[in-house]
Amino acid sequence: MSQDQKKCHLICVSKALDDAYKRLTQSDSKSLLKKYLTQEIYDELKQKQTPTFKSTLLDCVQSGMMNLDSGIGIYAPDPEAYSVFAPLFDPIIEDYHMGFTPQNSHPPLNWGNLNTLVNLDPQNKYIISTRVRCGRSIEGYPFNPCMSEDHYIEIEKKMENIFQGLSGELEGTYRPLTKMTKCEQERLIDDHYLFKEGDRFLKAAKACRFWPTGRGIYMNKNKTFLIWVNEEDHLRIISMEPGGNLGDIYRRMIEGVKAIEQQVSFSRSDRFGYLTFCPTNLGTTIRASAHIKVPKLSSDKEKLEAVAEKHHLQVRGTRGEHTESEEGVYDISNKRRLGLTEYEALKEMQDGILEIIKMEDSL
Ligand code: ADP
Ligand code: DAR
Repeated sequence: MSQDQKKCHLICVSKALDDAYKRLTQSDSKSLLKKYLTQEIYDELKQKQTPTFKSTLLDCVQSGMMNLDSGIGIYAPDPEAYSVFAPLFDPIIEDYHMGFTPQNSHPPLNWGNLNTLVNLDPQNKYIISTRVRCGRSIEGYPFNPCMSEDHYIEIEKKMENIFQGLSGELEGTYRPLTKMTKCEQERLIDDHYLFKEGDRFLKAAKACRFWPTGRGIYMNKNKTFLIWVNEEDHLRIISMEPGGNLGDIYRRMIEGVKAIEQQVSFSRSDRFGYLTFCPTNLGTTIRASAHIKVPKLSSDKEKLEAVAEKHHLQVRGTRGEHTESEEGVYDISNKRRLGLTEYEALKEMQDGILEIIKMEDSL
């Protein structure tokens, strides 16, 4: 880009930002973006750019500006954005991650003692299936808004080579979206293996450009170990199976992470742990979830939400984020990912789910 083009780009960004900020401040949005993007912070950040990938404040806030119903409303366009735009990211991170202040640092990785993780529902009364996932960003690459089509293709090719080396229980095949029929894609989404398409928050965050180039899913033979390539994050590493055997599912995900990190470096910071596109996933990036039916407890949704809140759990619909429950199946998972170890996140989910089952049994 020539100097004149850069200048013109920044003038356009500045105009777009001013228009969007005016709309946000006049709205009744409840997002953390609205709460913390004060005029003072806006003025301080609106001209800033990250040194390597030249991302702007607009790249960070465009989704929350277009979707006033966002919960958070902000994403990091590249790893440097978390420090360059810290006056905005820090209070949002502190709020979402329940008091993770700028003085806090994420603990070192600790998978913990897997023998202390149990089968959450040995009689299979309530839990249909259990899933544990983490996100990883590949060092040297920006995040979605700053990624070129070549970036998506490079990451996919890099991962396809790594997938060739996965063996034993992890052995499987990679399916690029570009070589998948719509019918196959919809079936895999309906079966909860593949990521959904067309999320308006991700679209507005410029996370769906060049779609479906560079996007796909790796699956082992039993579909109990999956890797999403270039959806919201560069990688989502997933282990799942019917029932509540949390320890075994967690072990499989760990094995997958260890196999991949032999071949590629992940973006990580001392302060935030593993870096991700969305600040809600920073740190451990782990979401351990149960697909669970608790008809008595969920007959009063507010009561279910209150129990979940008490145990730092999040309630999602049957098809995950931004969906409703179908046939009484809820996706209940740990909410905390930052400021605690991988083991503590799993333990928090385990303790919360066991408590929910105990309450359902007692009603
Ligand atoms: P993420 O978990 O990556 O944050 P979503 O909330 O969109 O993303 O969930 C992704 C997919 O995983 C959805 O199809 C959802 O139904 C599925 N899922 C989540 N938890 C479970 C579970 N315990 N068993 C089966 N599928 C699950
Ligand atoms: N809709 C966005 C996403 C928040 C967290 N979910 C992610 N990262 N998939 C919001 O601001 O509500």
